[in-house]
Amino acid sequence: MWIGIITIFPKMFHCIINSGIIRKALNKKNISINIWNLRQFSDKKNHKIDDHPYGGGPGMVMTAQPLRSAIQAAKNCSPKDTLVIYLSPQGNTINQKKINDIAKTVGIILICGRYEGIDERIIENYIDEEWSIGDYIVSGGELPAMIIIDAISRLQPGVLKKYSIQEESFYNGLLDYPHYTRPKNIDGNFVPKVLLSGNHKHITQWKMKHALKNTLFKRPDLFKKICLSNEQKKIIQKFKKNN
Ligand code: 4H7
Repeated sequence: MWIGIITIFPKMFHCIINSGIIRKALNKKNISINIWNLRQFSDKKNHKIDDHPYGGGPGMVMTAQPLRSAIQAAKNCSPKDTLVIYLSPQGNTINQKKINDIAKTVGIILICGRYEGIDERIIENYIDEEWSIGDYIVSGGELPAMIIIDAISRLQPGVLKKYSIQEESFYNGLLDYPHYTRPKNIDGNFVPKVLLSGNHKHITQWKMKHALKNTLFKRPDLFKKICLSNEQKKIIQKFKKNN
C-alpha cells in the first residue's frame, strides 16, 4: 500500500519509520511511506503556509495554495484511485472496520492539519474523506496520521504472526481476555488453574468466557452490537446466573 503524508513537520514521522511493526511492513515492502513538506510548496516568501481567518477569530488557517500544490505533487506519484484523507476533529470517527477497509486500498494521502485547520474550499474540492481518531483535540494531524499508519501496517500480510490475526477474528468485536505470564504466583495471586492444565478445549472456553465477560462489563455499548453464537449465549447465561 502506498501512503503519502502532507505535513509541516516531516521529522515527526522519523520515530515511527525506524522501529517496530511499521519498520517491518516497510522492509517487507507491504507499505511505502512518502512525505511531502508543505512549506516547500508555498509560493510566498518565508515559505508561509497560513493566514488570518476571514471574519476574524483566534489563530491562523492553512492557506489553499500550498495544500493544492502538495496534494497535486503527491497525486502525481501515487497509484490510480488513491484516496485523499484529512485528519480532523470534525471527521467521521474511525474504527477497526474502517481500518480493515482502508488497508485493502492501493493508496492514501494523509493531510495533517495544524493551527485552526485548512481552508474549507480545500476540503470541498480536494479531500475524499475526513476522518477523526476520536472525540478529542490534539495540536496537529501528525499523531492521528501515525495512528492510522500503525493500524494499517499491522494488518499487512506477514507482518503479524498468522496466529495473532486468527485469534483476533475468532474474538471478532469482543474485548481481549486477561493475560498471564511467569511467575505462577505473585504475592499469593495465582494464575487461573485452567491455563496451566494443557487442556486446549477448556482453555479456549475460558478465553471466550472472559472475553465475553470483559466486553459485557467494561464496554456494554460494544456488547449490545455483537451478534452472539448459541455457544456464546450459553456462556453468558451461566455467568449471569452465578452473579
Ligand atoms: C484539522 C483541523 C485530528 C486538524 C483542526 C486533528 C484531533 C483530531 C487539526 C485541527 C486534530 C482527531 C488543530 C484544531 C489544533 C484545534 C487547537 C489538528 N485533533 N486542530 N487546534 N480527533 N488537530 O482525529
